[in-house]
Amino acid sequence: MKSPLLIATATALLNLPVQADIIFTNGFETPSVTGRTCKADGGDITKTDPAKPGGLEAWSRFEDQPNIGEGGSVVAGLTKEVAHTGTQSLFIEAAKLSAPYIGALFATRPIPVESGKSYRATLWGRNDPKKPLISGAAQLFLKVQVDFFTDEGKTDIGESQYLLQPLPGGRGHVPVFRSDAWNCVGMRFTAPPEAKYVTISFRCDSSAERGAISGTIYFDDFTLETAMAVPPPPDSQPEQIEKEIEALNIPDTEEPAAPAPKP
Ligand SMILES: [Ca+2]
Repeated sequence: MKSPLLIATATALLNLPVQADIIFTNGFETPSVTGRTCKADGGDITKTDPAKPGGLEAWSRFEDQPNIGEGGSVVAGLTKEVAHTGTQSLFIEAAKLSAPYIGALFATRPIPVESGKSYRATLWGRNDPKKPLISGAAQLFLKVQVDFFTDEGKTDIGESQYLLQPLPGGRGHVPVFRSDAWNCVGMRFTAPPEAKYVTISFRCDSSAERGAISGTIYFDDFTLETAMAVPPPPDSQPEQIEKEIEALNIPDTEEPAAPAPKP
């Protein structure tokens, strides 16, 4: 049974260690698309060309929710509209999303790690200037989850680690993901004893509060690299995690209840 070890609001982590070894990186350059192409139309990051750089099964899972009836939709795919590096990025577009806990997911393949060694995972993101995501009572949350395995993704070991980042930022705070510049979020972790592989998944889900969420956000350049040793997290107690989740989800306005999504 896995249990959360760390949930924290993310802050921009741009102070790269001097001698970090990059052990995995992907910039969403494959498959190559034209303009904005959703997953169903060919912008599927799990369907890559192994002959191209970065095209060797970087991502094992990619899911969106293009049609959930009256609850709105979340469509994900690849686009050439904007990129942090290269010519492509991944987009996630919510349209009148009112159903709670619905969203998109992308997750890496199992990546080899060394037990006891510390790592840092980073992901760049940017809000759309024309149809930006907005922080409010109802908003999207980026949930980063790190899972450890003794083999290539079948037998888990140790405690999963988490990071929770409101999109584009926490209510009442300067947004982490802006429309006019790229910024990155990151988290550090240490591979537990016997861990030989890690998977890192990114889930963009709606919050519990009802209210239509619309807007687009872009992600690019996921990197996993070696890092300095991680200090023990001061806030890893379950009670504190519960409080943190509550603090992030308290609505400050009364939204009319949206109709329940049809199954
Ligand atoms: Ca890119």
